Amino acid sequence: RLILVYTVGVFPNQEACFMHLGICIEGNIASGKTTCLEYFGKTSNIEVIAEPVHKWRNLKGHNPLALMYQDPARWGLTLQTYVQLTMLDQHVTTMTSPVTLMERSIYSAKYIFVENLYRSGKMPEVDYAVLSEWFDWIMRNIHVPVDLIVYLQTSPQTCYERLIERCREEEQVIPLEYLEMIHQLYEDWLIHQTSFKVPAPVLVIPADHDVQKMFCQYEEHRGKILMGSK
Ligand code: DCP
Repeated sequence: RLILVYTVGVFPNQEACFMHLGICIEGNIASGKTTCLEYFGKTSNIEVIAEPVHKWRNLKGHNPLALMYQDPARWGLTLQTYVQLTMLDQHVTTMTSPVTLMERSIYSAKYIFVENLYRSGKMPEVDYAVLSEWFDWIMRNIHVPVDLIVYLQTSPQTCYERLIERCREEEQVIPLEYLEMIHQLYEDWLIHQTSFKVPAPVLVIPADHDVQKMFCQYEEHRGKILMGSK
């Protein structure tokens, strides 16, 4: 029996354990992350963790995601605090498969979405400082392992078209400029690597193509993804 052992670490809820490979799928809003996860989710030995958007849309009857889009200055901190918590929860969940694919990460929540709210003047400095303190505390005290980042690289225009097509109610207010800002933050972080620390090697997959072409690309990259190499 083949046993894949990649790294050894300690989770807060476990004794020392043999970990598996943790891969994060990153990309702009509507870049196709869910389709990518669903595709690889059909493979045995891969556990897929979808982004907890349903939680952000319904927290005890409240919809922090919709509130954030309606009034980012008032509700940005509320949503992003909850996003940070739900992402951390996913990162430290005990994994049973050799490979886990996760949609986004606690890193992009902070480096992309919180950063965007702050830089665009929609998040007060004190809110940004509180979130940053939380984030830094987590980084210092909790092991958040990522072995590979798969970056689905799209043009903002493609994401905008997909966004309009999928018609998620909360997102109707998103303008193209918002996607352009998210895109730029992703490019600076993962391609130019000039903004924030990149926690793992980055595999870039061009993702403006239609679904069939994307499936072909996923097949081409399957080996690398499952071995956690770029
Ligand atoms: N969001 C946010 N802050 C975060 C993470 C996400 O405001 N830290 C928002 C952006 C979207 C919604 O949550 O409006 C869902 O995010 P994703 O883009 O990650 O999920 P999608 O379903 O759009 O991904 P894809 O279409 O690529 O599958």
